[in-house]
Amino acid sequence: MFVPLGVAVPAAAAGLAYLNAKTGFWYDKVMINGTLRAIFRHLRRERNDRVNTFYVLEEAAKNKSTRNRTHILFEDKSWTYAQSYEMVLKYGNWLQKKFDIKPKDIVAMDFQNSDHFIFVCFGLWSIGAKPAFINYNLTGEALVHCVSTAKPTLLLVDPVVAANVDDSIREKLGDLRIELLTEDLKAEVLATEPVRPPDALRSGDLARDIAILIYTSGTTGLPKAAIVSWGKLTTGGTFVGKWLGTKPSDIFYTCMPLYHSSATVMGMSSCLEMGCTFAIGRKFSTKTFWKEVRQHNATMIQYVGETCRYLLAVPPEIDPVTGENMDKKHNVRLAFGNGLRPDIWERFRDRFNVETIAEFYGATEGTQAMWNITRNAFASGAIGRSGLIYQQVLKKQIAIVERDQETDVPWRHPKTGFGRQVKRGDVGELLLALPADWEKDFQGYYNNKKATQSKIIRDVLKKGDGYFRTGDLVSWDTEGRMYFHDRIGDTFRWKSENVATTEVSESLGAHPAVGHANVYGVQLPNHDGRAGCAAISLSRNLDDALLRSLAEHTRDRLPKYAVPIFLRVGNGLTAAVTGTLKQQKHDLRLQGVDPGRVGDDELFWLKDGTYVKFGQRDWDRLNAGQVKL
Ligand SMILES: *[C@@H]1O[C@H](CO)[C@@H](O)[C@H](O)[C@H]1NC(C)=O
Ligand SMILES: *[C@@H]1O[C@H](CO)[C@@H](O)[C@H](O)[C@H]1NC(C)=O
Ligand SMILES: *[C@@H]1O[C@H](CO)[C@@H](O)[C@H](O)[C@H]1NC(C)=O
Ligand SMILES: *[C@@H]1O[C@H](CO)[C@@H](O)[C@H](O)[C@H]1NC(C)=O
Ligand SMILES: *[C@@H]1O[C@H](CO)[C@@H](O)[C@H](O)[C@H]1NC(C)=O
Ligand SMILES: CC(=O)N[C@H]1CO[C@H](CO)[C@@H](O)[C@@H]1O
Repeated sequence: MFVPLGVAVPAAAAGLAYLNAKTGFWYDKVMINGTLRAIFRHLRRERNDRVNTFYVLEEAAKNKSTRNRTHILFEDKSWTYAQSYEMVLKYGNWLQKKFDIKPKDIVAMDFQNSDHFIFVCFGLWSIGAKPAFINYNLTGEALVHCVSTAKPTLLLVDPVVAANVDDSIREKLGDLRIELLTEDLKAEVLATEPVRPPDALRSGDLARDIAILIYTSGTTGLPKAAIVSWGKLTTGGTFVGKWLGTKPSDIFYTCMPLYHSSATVMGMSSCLEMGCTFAIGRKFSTKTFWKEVRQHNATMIQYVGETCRYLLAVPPEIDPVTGENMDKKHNVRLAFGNGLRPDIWERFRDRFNVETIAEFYGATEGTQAMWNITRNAFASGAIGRSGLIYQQVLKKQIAIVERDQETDVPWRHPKTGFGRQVKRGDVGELLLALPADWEKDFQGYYNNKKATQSKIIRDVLKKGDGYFRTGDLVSWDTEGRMYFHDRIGDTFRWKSENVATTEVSESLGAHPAVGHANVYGVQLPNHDGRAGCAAISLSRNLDDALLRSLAEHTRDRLPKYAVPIFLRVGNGLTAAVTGTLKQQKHDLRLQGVDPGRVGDDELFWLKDGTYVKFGQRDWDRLNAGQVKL
């Protein structure tokens, strides 16, 4: 998130002129107030050479009025700010002594959510080192790739996911030191003296320097390490906290993975900046979600779109003793997250009696975020809402441009070479303006200049401008509401993860029987995101053995969420390439997996570890909501 002061301050002042404006003034005040506070906070820290988030924890732990406040809740454990701080110091000293971790070293963490996740992270910060958060679901090539791009000095592994780091991975990672954080090691940590590491270890970092590496699947290829800077962590956390009106008495519950930026920046950091309690669930499950919410007495919960749909899909929990419906038995005042689709927004709020839903939109590697908060149906389903003033600010920061349907890149005028903004309300790709000296301030991807450059587009509306491509199709109506429509071409979202189609088609293409593979995401009735579908041509006849072998082949090479759920087999299909030899996906995506629309092609879907025929009856059952993928 980046709103330059030069824009925000005049806009706030200009606000006086709009005092009598028709709509959205109060909303603007909250937005601008939050933005300014966030910016001032991180400027002050930079001036004092204290951008490291470790200092925020330290202040809370040293301050008499906050030290005994609960900082972290996890399962049956509870840690005050003072206790957390002590654990962090122990971890810092232990990491330094045992593994000789130095300032600026990167340590890769392959962890499920827990209290110790937080302690390790702050422990690293306390000695000037930085964590790289690895998605604990990764295996095989993807895991090797993510760990090695970070160039870490150590890989610390949660014993729960130790099976993913098998011998072949260890071999490929060469002489990298790999340690399981076992109970024995934790006992060592506990026995370590909580000595405060000197300031010198943390000194010299600027707001734009690395706080964490977090992986995102950009538009092509394997996941990339995005730099989450101190500035982003601080401004993101402060802004979210202010915007949600978080109070020190709030208890913010999340079971979203901490290795993603939503739980880290919007959860962990915003709780710390606001001095409230951060309650962590190990992972999402409909069985434990509300139980943990009640156990921790949470007042705020975090979701991603899928979460709410899953929660709505299960029948109400009934108290076995009193026979009471438990749906509304909680203290949650606000649900916060992204990806909640319009069709379930109201249903979710009504059934669980959650007063406020705060929906945000933002990419980990993007330059800013868009915000909406609503207590009524007016902006339901919108990803961002802004009043008149903030719209003026926003207008300079974003562009929604027409795209070329064939190639999926922003359209350019054949003569002038410039792109074109769509009309208000029309759908286009969302571009985020880069700061003027963005070469310095835009962090982009770690050790991957090419990927950073590929997300940047220049000379879009006028000579010399520069934008970050979000790859998302949105519309922005005249009321200031922004809606998310779709993700463009090369990636799609499934199970809240971005799937890079090239990665999937490359691994399918490595199968000896596959000629071409064209991979895309298809919308399914009653499901969020898009399910992976691969249109393939085969060099030998299709039989059960081949179908099974295709399923095994992809499962061995891809994260579970990326394995295509559908196969489309037909002649000449994959020959559909554009003039630039880019695979044409537009029509395939539109036809989806409706058997009535794919002509003579055959469809298959993944069932019990192999692909089986997918026919009209299966399609009907999907439509009737009888199948959940
Ligand atoms: C801005 O934030 C400060 C501190 O939280 C608060 O006192 C003030 O009332 C806020 N102003 C507006 C206009 O919301
Ligand atoms: C301690 O925390 C309280 C409450 O957050 C705050 O008002 C006060 O200024 C803090 N004191 C110091 C010395 O930072
Ligand atoms: C905080 O807790 C500690 C340990 O339980 C106790 O000794 C101390 O008096 C408490 N401090 C405050 C300010 O409540
Ligand atoms: C991730 O791993 C957990 C536990 O190891 C498992 O329950 C879950 O299904 C996995 N999720 C995906 C998307 O692979
Ligand atoms: C839960 O929180 C509410 C207010 O949010 C408070 O009134 C209540 O006492 C809390 N209950 C417990 C058991 O802490
Ligand atoms: C907190 C906040 O800004 N809420 C607003 C979100 O948008 C709706 C629709 O205009 C307003 O009614 C809320 O007050």
